[in-house]
Amino acid sequence: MKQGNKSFADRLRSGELLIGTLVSLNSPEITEILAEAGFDWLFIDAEHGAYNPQQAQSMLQAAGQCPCVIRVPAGDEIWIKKALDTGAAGIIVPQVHTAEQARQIVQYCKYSPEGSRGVGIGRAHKYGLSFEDTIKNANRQTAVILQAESKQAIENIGAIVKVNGIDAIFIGPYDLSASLCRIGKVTDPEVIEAIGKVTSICKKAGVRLGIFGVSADAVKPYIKKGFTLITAGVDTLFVIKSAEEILAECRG
Ligand code: 3PY
Ligand code: MG
Repeated sequence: MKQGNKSFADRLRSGELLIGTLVSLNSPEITEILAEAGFDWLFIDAEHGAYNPQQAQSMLQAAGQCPCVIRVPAGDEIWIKKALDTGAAGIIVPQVHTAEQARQIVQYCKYSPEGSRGVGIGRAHKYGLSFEDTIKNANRQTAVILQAESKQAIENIGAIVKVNGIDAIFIGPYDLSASLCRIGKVTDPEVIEAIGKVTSICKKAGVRLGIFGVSADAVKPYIKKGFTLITAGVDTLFVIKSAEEILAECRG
């Protein structure tokens, strides 16, 4: 879906630095607060968050002009179709391990003739008011973001980035650390080396890079390395941090 003059997908492709945060709670109010706080985009996490497509759509409605990208639970046609029909600015697909999987996901995301996205009416089409316009422009205006977060994805990254239609590779450092038997150790040298490999291959291929970190300190080194699709922090962690700080201050 287009936000303002330039779509989120165009801003991503042009290499604009886009700082977002992860929304894990099924709460339009929290989504609204984070959008108002000024993030460039919101990462709506339907992979781990306990919400369904209709609830994800309510969060998009609450976000107003702030672009929302839905992370679907898997590279599954039904979820991708529903997420795109909510009017998300794009989707993030977790656990993409092979070029074949990547090709299949791009197919699900693109309308004919580039792909096989199902044709229906949803919020993305203003419920039918902008059907023609949406089906004409959606392929260009929808960001397709795939996660590299497994040993197998790192091995296959050269082939994955050659698949047409991918706008960014988003590294999931936590799943990657688990896949490399370093669970939770996102700064372990083996994890850093794997991220380095993805970084150089994506840069050579001209594919944008994204990453998640729980804090500004966790993502800043990657911004310096040219990552532009940044997810910093998680709604629940913001609440925990502030709650703990105020309690500690009050208790002296
Ligand atoms: C991970 O770290 O595995 C992620 O997917 C972060 O979003
Ligand atoms: Mg992950």
